[in-house]
Amino acid sequence: MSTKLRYLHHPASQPCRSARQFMVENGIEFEDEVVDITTNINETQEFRDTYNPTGQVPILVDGDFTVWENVAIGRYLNEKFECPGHWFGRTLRERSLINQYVQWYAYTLRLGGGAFHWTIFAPFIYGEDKDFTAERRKGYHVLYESLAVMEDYWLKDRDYVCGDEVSYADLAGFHEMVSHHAGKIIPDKVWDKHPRVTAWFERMAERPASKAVSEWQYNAVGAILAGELKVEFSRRTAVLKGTEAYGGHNHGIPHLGEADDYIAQVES
Ligand SMILES: N[C@@H](CCC(=O)N[C@@H](CS)C(=O)NCC(=O)O)C(=O)O
Repeated sequence: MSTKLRYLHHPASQPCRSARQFMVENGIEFEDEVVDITTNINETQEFRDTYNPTGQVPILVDGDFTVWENVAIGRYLNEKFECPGHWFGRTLRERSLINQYVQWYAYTLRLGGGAFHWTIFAPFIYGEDKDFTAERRKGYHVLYESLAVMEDYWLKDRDYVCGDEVSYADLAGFHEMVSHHAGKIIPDKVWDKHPRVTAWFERMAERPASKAVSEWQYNAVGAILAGELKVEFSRRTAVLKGTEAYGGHNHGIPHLGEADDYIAQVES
């Protein structure tokens, strides 16, 4: 008897959308369980003991086995359902390149999500009167550095980040960019400086599963930008952990105020 997979996620979360799109693209059935990360439900000891000690989503529960971390979820499902080889690579070299990308993205493009998080959600979490300049600068810095590597390396000679066919690496990268796109985080001038990234993003956005999985994010963030939605957060913590400018998310201390020519240079 097979148990139905449970997928614990939130549609605002980039890693959650990546693994979700993988399931949709591959026709994998799952029970959809939204974890309200605007509350502290995922920070309770019970949640951590039951699902994930980090308190983060996405989480996949397959009977008595639980997997967290979006790429690990993708790989688990890929093997379990013997998905087409392009998703995680057919050859040693293809697999290696995809591994390289997902390791790279986790430390760079993913943390560039801070540019989005500290612009769109942080005011609801910490208060609209707070100054997130330092956090945004950190986010933009790593985001712009990552865009340059995407443009000049990952997409240099190919349509997808690891080859001529779509792979899980594209899903991971794409959903970071969906948040930036929905939140109008990247100025047009910067998109224009990265024509390969722009073309790849548009190519990925055309996939029917991309539209379905991103819809919530575009609607919610569009409403926030239009001033029609205020998200109630009943907790005070960085949801996108690792993007804080200061340990402990302490907004009581002033930002360093260092001159940062890099951001100005990319946006010029
Ligand atoms: N490395 C994890 C990151 C997951 C992650 O950042 N999840 C965020 C949402 S985008 C989360 O659950 N935040 C809630 C919290 O930290 O309390 C992955 O790739 O799956």
